[in-house]
Amino acid sequence: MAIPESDIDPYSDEVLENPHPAHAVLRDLGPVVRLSRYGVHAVARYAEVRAVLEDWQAFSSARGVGIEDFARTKPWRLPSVVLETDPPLHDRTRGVQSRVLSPLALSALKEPFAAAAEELVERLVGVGEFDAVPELAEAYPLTVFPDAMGMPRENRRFLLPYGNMVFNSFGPRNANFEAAVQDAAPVIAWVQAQSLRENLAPQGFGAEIHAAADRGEITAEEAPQVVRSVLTAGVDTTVSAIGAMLHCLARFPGQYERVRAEPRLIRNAFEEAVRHESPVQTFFRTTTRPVEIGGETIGEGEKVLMFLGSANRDPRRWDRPDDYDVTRRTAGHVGFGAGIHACVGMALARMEGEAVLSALVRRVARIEIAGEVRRRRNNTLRGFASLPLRLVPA
Ligand code: OVV
Repeated sequence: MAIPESDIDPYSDEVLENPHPAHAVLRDLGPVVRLSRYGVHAVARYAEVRAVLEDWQAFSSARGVGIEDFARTKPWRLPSVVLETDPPLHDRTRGVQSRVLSPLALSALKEPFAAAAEELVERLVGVGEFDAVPELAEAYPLTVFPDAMGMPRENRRFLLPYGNMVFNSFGPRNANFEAAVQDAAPVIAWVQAQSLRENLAPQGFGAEIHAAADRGEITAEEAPQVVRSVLTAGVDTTVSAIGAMLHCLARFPGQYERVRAEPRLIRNAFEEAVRHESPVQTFFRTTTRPVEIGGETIGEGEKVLMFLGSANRDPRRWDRPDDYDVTRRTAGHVGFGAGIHACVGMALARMEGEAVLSALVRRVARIEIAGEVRRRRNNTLRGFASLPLRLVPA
């Protein structure tokens, strides 16, 4: 048997606009395929995506989790000391984030997060029709997240172009990437400055990460890098996830009714949106040795693209994978990854999603699409450029 080849370009405009047909083709070709355009291997089925995610020894993150191999090409930015590392360094840096962002640590934020969502949704119900990308999916995380970090009010919106740059940079140097890094310098400098101890409030995730350096858990040089990691991964992703949830609830009105009738489904409604949309569509690993995937052996030093979004809609794993079903058993989805690099901020993301949907079900009878929905083009993140919605008051 040989590894099948495909000339599908996952970074083409067409596939980024609607990746599902390409994912189905790639899944059906075999457990592992070779993408001839980029000279990388790829896994698109659930079983193999999961297997790669869970084997950090054979599938390293330290040579970058984008298409570029740090062993061959100079990284575009200083590599993340969390995302783009393996144990033991990874475990030390992640350990700090993990404690700061644990469900227990976040419990104090439940009330302010709920209050911010209530206030925003109440105002939007008054407006009636609006673009839910800037007005809700971006507005909400851009308030609660920088507050929780302990950031000043100025220039918080810079978190969006920064995330856009970094998530584009995991893909090839195409037009999406080039557009995102135009005029990047001030945004990069701003994020760097925001990661420093003196620019973070004495209470917040930022200060708590720096305090871990005082205790010797990470070094003083690592602390701003661990903060930067949270700043990078913490906003764009939740913007996309909240947008996905709103889109799902508008497209599947029966599911929204179900959640309204049974608010205990709120948490799963958000989780199912993360499965259905997979805001983070792809990440790479690099093989550390010859390794078998689905009965095929690939060599050492090979890039392996994991199609998380495809795994989350693999009919080999999910019944009616394209349906948004708020009662689905979502456990096992890989929208937050899996294994040692699984999303460290997922409790925070869930709290945001839950706060927004809780506020909606109390005040809104129906969520309707009110205009042309436009997808945003990013090499890694799946989301919307525009999502016109109408909120019908309860
Ligand atoms: C998960 C993620 C995405 C983007 C950046 C980072 C992490 C980081 O650690 O910098």
